[in-house]
Amino acid sequence: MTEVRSGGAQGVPFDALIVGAGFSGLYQLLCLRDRLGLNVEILESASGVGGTWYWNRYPGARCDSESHAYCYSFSDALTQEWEWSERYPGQPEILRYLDHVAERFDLKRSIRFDTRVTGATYDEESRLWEVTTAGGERLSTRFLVAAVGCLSSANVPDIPGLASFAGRWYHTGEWPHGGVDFGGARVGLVGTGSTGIQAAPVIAETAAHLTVFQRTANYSVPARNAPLTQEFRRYAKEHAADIRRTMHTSYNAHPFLISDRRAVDTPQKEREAIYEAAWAKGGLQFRATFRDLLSDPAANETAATFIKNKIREIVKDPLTAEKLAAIDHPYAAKRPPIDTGYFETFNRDNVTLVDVRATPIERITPEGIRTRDAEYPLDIIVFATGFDAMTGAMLRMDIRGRDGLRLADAWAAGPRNYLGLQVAGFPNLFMVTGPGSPSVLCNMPVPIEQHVEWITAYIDHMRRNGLSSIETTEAAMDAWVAQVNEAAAATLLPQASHSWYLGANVPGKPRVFMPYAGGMPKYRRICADVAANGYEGFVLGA
Ligand code: FAD
Ligand code: N01
Repeated sequence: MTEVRSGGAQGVPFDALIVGAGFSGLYQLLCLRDRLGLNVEILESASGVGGTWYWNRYPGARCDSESHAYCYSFSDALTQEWEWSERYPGQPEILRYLDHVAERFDLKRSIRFDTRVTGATYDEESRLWEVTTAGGERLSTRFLVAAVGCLSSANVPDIPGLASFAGRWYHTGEWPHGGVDFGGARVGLVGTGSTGIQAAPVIAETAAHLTVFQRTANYSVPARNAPLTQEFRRYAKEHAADIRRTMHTSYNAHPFLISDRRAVDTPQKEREAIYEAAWAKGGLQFRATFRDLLSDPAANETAATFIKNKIREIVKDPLTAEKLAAIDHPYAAKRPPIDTGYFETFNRDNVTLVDVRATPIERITPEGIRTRDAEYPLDIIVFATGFDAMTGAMLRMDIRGRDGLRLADAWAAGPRNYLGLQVAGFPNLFMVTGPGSPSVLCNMPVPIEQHVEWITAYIDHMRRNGLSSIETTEAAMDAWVAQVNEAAAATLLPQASHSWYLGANVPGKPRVFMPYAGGMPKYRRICADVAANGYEGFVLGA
C-alpha cells in the first residue's frame, strides 16, 4: 500500500480532498490514494461511512436494485467474499457492506468523520482550493471531488406551524439511530414516493393508527423480496463477469436488459400476460417489459392501466382505491417505487389515506396536521418528503470558483455543467454522478464506478503531463446541456411535472430536467471518446 504523506496539517496542500464517504467517496479514495498514490482524504459530516445507508434508517428502508448488482464490481475478491442475504437487502445490511469495504481496503484512516464542509474557494494564484469546515478547519487541496450524493439533502417541507407541533417529527433521510417506537402512537406519514411506500406497511404494523397524506398518487410494483437461495448466490458469483457485462450494456445499468418488444405492437392478450409475469416476478424488471414504455404515451398507458387495475383489485375500499389509482403522470416518469405490501396496507383497520391534493395541508398545529377540511390528531409525523435532489448538497456548501464566482449564481437558472462532471469557472472541481450525468436513472454503483474511474484517469493524465489545472468551458457546457435536454425530450420523463428529476419538489428551484436520459452505455461511450480525443471540452493548464 502506498505511504501517505501528511497533508493539510503542516500547510502542505492535499493532492485531493473528497467530500462524502458513501459509495462514491469510498471508491474515489481508494482510486486516488492506493492506485495513484496521492495524498488524499475524505471529509464526511456523518460519524461513519455509508452515505445514503448511514442516514436513511427509516422502517422498511431497503434498496430496489437487486443485491448482486447493488454493490461494487471493481474487485473480484470483494464480489466473491461478500454474501448478500436477500434479493433487496435492508439498510443495515447495505451499511454493513459499505463498512466492510472501508475496513477491507483500510479506508477509514483517511476519512475525517463529523466534518461538514461549509465552503470551498478557489485561489487563482496558487491554483488550490481552500476548503472550510463547520469545525473551523481550513484545508487546501489541488483537486476537490464532490461525492456528496444526489439524494443526501433532506427536504423538510416548510409547512406553517411545524415548530408548534407538540409531538415528535422526523425526516426519513435523517432518521434517529436508536429507531422510533411507534407502539400505540397516532402517526402521520407525509409523502408517497419510494420512501413513503416502503415505510407505510412497516409503520402500520405497530402504530395505533397511521394516516398517509398523499399529494401525488404513485405507481408501485411488488418487490417480491425474498432470501437468496444458495443456488442463486453461487450463480451470481460464478457469473459475476457476465452480470457486469449486462449492467454495462443495459440502459439503466441493471443486471437485465430492456426487452426489444414494443407494447403497442404486442397483441393485448400477450401483453397482459407479459405484465402479469412481470408483476409476479416483481421489481424494476416491470419497467423493462417493453422498450416503448418511456417513449410512447400509448405504450405507457398500457402499463399504467395494468397497475391501476391491480390497485383497484388489491384495495378493498373503492374510495381509497380510486384515490390511490388517480395517478396523473406516465408510469416510470417519476422513479418507479417497488414495495412490500404497500397497497394492501390500506386494507388495515388502522390505516387511513388522506388526499392532500384535493384538501391541501394548511398547517401543523400543536395537536397534528390540519387540512382544508379536517384536523388529524397525531403523536408522530414522519416526513417522507424526499430530497433537494442532485444539486442540494452541492449548493449547501458555499463553493466559489474563479473570480469569486459562486456556484449558486452559476446555477441560478439550473445546474449547467459538462458531462455532469465539471462546471466552467470551477477548475479542478469534479462531481461524482452530478446533474447532467445518468446517475439517478441507473442502478447507481455502475455510474459511480464509471465516474470515479474517469476522474482518476484524468487526474493521472494531468500528473503524467505535468499539468496542474483542468476546467471545462462555457461552450462545452452549452453543447452538453443541449444534449441532456434532447435526451430528456425523447422520453416521457419530463411529463411528471412534480418530479424531483425536474427540481419541482423544492419550492423556488429552477425547473430543469437534471439527469442525462440517453442511457448509461451511450454516456460511457461519450466520456471515453472525450478522453480519447485529448479531453475535448476541457482546458488543461500547466
Ligand atoms: P451518498 O450515499 O448520498 O453519500 C454522500 C455523502 O456525502 C453522505 O454521507 C453525506 O453525509 C456526505 N456529505 C454531503 N455533503 C457534505 C458536506 N457538505 N460535508 C461533508 N459531507 C457531506 N440507488 C440505486 O441505484 N439503487 C437503490 O436501490 C437505491 N436505493 C436508495 C434508497 C434510498 C432510501 C435512497 C435515499 C437512495 C437510494 N439510491 C439507490 C440512491 C443512492 O443514493 C445511491 O445508490 C448511492 O448510495 C449514492 O452514493 P453516493 O456516495 O454518491 O452518495
Ligand atoms: O422522495 P420523493 P422519496 N406536502 O421526492 C411528497 C430514492 N429512494 O424519499 O409528488 C405533501 O420521491 C411528494 O409529493 P409530490 C429513489 O431514487 C429509493 O420517496 O411532490 N406532500 C412525494 O409524494 C427515490 O425516487 C428507494 O406531490 C409532500 C413525496 O413527498 C428518491 O430516493 C427508497 C410535500 C416525496 O417523494 C426519493 O424518494 C427510497 C408537502 N409539502 C428512496 N413535499 C428504494 O426503494 C413533498 N411531498 C431504492
